[in-house]
Amino acid sequence: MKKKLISVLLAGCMTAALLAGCGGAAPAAEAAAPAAEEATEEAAPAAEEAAPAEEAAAEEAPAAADEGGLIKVGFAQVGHESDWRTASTKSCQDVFSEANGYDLSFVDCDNDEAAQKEAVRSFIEQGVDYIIIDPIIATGWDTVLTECDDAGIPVIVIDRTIDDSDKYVSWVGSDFLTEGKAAAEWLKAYADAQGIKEINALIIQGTIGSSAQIGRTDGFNEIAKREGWTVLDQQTGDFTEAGGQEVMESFCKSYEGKFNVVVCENDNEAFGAMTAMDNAGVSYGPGNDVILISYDACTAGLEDVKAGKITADFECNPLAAPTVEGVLQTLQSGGTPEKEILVPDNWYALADQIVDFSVDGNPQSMIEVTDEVIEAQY
Ligand code: GZL
Repeated sequence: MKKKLISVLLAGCMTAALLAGCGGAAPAAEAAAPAAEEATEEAAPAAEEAAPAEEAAAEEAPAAADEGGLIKVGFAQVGHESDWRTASTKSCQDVFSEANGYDLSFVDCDNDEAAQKEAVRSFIEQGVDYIIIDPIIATGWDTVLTECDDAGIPVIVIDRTIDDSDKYVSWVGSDFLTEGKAAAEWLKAYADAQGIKEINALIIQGTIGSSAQIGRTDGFNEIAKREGWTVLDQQTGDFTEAGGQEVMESFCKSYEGKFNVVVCENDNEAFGAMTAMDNAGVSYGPGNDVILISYDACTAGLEDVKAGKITADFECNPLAAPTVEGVLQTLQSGGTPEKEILVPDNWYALADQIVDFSVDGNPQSMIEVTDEVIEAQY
């Protein structure tokens, strides 16, 4: 915010110079320009004592578009680990396009936390107007967010949450804890309807420490504990197909014949788990030995629901970029966006697997997977 405050004060000084020496002020004002440039460094301390009104006004100063009239946005994306991520990246690149008035600096951080912090610092160096972060894991952010704040660059968090700093304007994403609870509450209702008395579950987790993994694991386990289910094991597949297959191969050896539920914390892990179960001769899907639950509900995931492989799929909406742009435009127009903005998720199954259930007392609806639903998915 200091960057904007200084620019407003500087504008004020320049205006005062022009008004004071009307007619003769132009040279002084022009002369003042370089000095004023240097003055911004000296003005910083003074700026900190700025009157609340000026500070409030400065808060409203829109980002100066670059010489091409474009708003410079830096986006530090998690990586390219899943179909979900591909959809998320495309959504952001489509929204923050030059045609829409943006100059997007996009960095795929390849699931590398250090690289992601480096990308954010590079955006500060570039002097972008806004920084968007999808944080690989939820902690370790306060230092670099302080640097963004000191540079006067607003940060918007998309998708996963940052849990150890609030130095960002808004977070736009899904409720991962509710996703985990929804999967478990559906399982409870479905098992009751199917006359399944005992649940012995295996969980293939997402990237450990990511808010998506934390919420889904905690949400499912909260209901599992309430219902007295057995969670035989949980290991991370890092949200990848290869990771899902590797963990499931190990589970098939360690828990052969002992499990009747597999929970994959995203569709790509489920794709890998299915390969492993096929290779191990384990049947899964409605009417088979194992109930297979997944998250994301990407197009390929819904195709596997339709094919009777995934029993139920709990969506996490990847198309948050338009909402993030709304936050940015609110800032541009001097407004104050909400701190937390939830994007809606849906739950999917075939007709025979749709049952009534509630989450935290709120009745849930499910969408029947049809060819039309698959066609419309992301
Ligand atoms: C969830 C998102 C997760 C997806 C995975 O919002 O961060 O990361 O569930 C992706 O597919 O890898």
